[in-house]
Amino acid sequence: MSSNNAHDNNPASLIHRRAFLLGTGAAGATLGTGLGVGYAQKARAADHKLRIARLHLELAPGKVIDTFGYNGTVPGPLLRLREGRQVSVDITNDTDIADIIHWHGLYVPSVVDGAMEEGSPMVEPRHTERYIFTPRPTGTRWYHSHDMAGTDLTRSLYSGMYGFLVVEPAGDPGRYDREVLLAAHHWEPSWVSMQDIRKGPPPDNGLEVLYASASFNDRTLGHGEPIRVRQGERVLFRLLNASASENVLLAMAGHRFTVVALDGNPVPTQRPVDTLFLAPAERVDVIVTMDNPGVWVFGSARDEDRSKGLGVVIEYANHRGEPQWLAPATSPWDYTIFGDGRTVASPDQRIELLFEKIPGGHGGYNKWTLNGKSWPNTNPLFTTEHGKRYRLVMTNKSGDNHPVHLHRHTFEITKVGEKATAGVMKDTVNMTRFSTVEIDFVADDPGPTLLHCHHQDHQDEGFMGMVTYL
Ligand SMILES: [Cu+2]
Repeated sequence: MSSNNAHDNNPASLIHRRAFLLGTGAAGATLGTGLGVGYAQKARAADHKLRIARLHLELAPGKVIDTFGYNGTVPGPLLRLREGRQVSVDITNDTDIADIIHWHGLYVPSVVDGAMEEGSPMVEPRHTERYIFTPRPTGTRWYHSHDMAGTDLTRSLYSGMYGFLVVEPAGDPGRYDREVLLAAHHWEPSWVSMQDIRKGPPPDNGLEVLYASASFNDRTLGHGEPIRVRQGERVLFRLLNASASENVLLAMAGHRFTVVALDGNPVPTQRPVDTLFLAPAERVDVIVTMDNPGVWVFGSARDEDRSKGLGVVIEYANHRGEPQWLAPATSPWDYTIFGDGRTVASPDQRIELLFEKIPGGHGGYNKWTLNGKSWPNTNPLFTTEHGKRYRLVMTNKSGDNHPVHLHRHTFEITKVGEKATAGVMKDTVNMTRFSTVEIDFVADDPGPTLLHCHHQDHQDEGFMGMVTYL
């Protein structure tokens, strides 16, 4: 990472930029674009540059996906940032559609969070916007398009517009020998009717998105370079589900995972598990001790997803041959096993949120409601007071999974179903079908804050609300 502290601390440029950002809400985006480019031309080079452009992604020989990405790669470049050290990122949009990049899991002001609804500027076609922010907290974060896709399955998270953002602490404990970053993604989406596929219920359900292929990073299983390991090595895997709407269930044949962090935040209780479940937007950091020499498959525990390409080969030094797959022992994913028994502070206020589906019917699109309303009628969802602790008591009254994401804040999972827990800190929590989850957060980052389902289609179909500050 290049950095120039002398310029970072230049108050004139910061004030200029802040004034510009604060002066433009969503309605000011058009005006802001010209100012942003003028500013960018005068200033020194940014610490990082991301260019949004079309790209042809070769998942396997002869299998090419026509998509969009950052800097010509999928995932985009790894942004490895230092906690508390301000960075500038120039985002250039070389496409014909305005887009925006959200810094997922960071405490940053609303105007640079990368969500138009919170007042961050869109990056207009053929323009550059400079985003300046100070990354925190440490851990595995990511960045991705926060544009609306609607019915267009080429845009936003249906595309390759995502990348890892790792915030490093000042002093890195480094208890692992090396790290591997893998982002799961599903490709070739299409709208389908479950009634046509399954010939059965639910009869009133609307269209769903299904995918023909899947990958870790830019290659399907068997078509990328294997991950080469040595016996006895301890490898840190930073795993991300960057799919627009598919859950992933992962296993590494012959090995177990020790979960050390969820959504980048260290867990109170590290546990070995056979499988990892990640809903869209979730991250899991695991350490695998390489103690079973051979050539193995690390991939989806679901045969269908593995055959679509979701996996990578693990190859020990001096071992050759066909990669082996062993079906793992599976048990339901349970966040609470990584928590602890500490006493959770009482919230200042409990807020009940009910999530429901309005089925779109055969050939139609579903609609989603929060307490009976769909975005934008959900704005504001509720209003907070700076410094107070809120408990969201969430009920999923639908047969679908919903990874609920709160922007700009980290929350604590305090209850899953009837199981109380503490200490598991996340920014996205998956609600399984017909389930209840309680999360606590402290309103300590003033500014408009989105809460939404991270399924691209659910979000675009109304599953979004704005948390505001008094
Ligand atoms: Cu959802």
